[in-house]
Amino acid sequence: MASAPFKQILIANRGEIALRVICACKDLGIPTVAVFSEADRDSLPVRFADKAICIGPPKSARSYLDIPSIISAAEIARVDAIHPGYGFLSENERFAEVCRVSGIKFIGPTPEIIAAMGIKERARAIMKEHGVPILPGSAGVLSGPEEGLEMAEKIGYPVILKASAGGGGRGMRIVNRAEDLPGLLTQAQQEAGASFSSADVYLEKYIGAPRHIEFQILADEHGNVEILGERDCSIQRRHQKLLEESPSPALRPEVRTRVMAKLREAIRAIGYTNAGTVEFLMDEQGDLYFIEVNARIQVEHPVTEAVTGTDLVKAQIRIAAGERLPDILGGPVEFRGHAIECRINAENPETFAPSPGRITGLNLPGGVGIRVDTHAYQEGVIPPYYDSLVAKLIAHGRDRAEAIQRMKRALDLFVVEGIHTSIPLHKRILNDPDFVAGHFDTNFIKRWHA
Ligand code: MV4
Repeated sequence: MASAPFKQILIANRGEIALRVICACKDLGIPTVAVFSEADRDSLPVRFADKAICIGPPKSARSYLDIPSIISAAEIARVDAIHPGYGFLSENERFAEVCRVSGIKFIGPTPEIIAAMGIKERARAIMKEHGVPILPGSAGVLSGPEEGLEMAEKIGYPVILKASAGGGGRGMRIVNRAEDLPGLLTQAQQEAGASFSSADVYLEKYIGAPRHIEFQILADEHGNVEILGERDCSIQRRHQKLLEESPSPALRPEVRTRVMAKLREAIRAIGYTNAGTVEFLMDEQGDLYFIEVNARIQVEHPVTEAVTGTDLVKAQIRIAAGERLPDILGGPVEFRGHAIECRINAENPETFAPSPGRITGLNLPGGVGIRVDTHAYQEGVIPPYYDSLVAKLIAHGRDRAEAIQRMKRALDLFVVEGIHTSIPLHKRILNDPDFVAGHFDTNFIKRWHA
């Protein structure tokens, strides 16, 4: 495209992802507008955007989640598009709808797709319909304990109850025996009703030691779909991902090929557009089962960028402008080497509690095969109001061993003073023989403490 896809983009986010979107806009020659809360006045996105508008006090509900404040800023600055980043309003169908009626392009899927993917049991039914493998389970929302008991009897215990509108593990209950099911169903329904807009719950076969594997999707507004491989996100603690890599050291090539083909068909049939991630669980046999769709760019997108050489945020913007995927990608997607990302969080190494505060000393690593995505700077402050992500450290190598070696070297040179971080935890992971051998599942960190 000869001219810039948009005249001006507002970034409805903060921290490293706001800076990441500014970088993509700079590469495309598009001026940016940052919005910020009073806690982020001195942040790098505010400094490096072309304009910056304060949208409210520190608390997210009154700033980064305040739809009227953000839309007012967008109208005052006269932007023609908004990038939501991840978290905050990125999967809020009302926000996407308000953007649409305000004549501002929301850089992401349509409100209809966001809504459909947000109802997990509906997304599950849609994927099943298009031949994507799902775990045995209820056809939809459970009508009551009788249906639950009947399903569980057929599938076999253990089973898992999940909130239809859930995510991040809330509203989930594992059921080991029939006698526990009615009580746990009531609990799951109550938790779902209190946490989300709906108390609906569905049931699935429970996988005790799964790997978490997710595929990166790009889809344009003309029916073209590409799958940019997978990420293995099994290294996590309490539903917070710590380390992600691509490709997965455990995914068999024939499983990858088969699932990618089905997924491509399904994504096209659904009419999904822009970037997205489709999450799967892998069982002990190495088979994949769909669990949910994330209708946004994800924290761990840089590992896919490293192995495919594709700027995913730039692709999101060009797709939103109506460009065609073949023009954006410029040829077939090719995969090169192996990439690993470590999430460097401000956290107490003993309690894992957030450790916000002022960064008094900082050395960011670099060198061959290393990328750092961060909003951190010397004397900058990590405020207590938001997530505790300080930096994402990404290592790329010709193979997994080289990526691990480069990551270890970069962690050795990564210095953050004034706050505690997860750097020591990452060093421990990278030196674990099971991690190095590629032998791990979502219980990897839990097993250290046992
Ligand atoms: C599961 C599961 C086992 N079996 N579903 C947790 C968050 C939500 N997105 C899905 N989750 C799980 N669903 C079945 N049928 C285990 C988990 C799970 C998990 C999944 C991915 C990564 C980390 C996890 C940690 C605990 C539980």
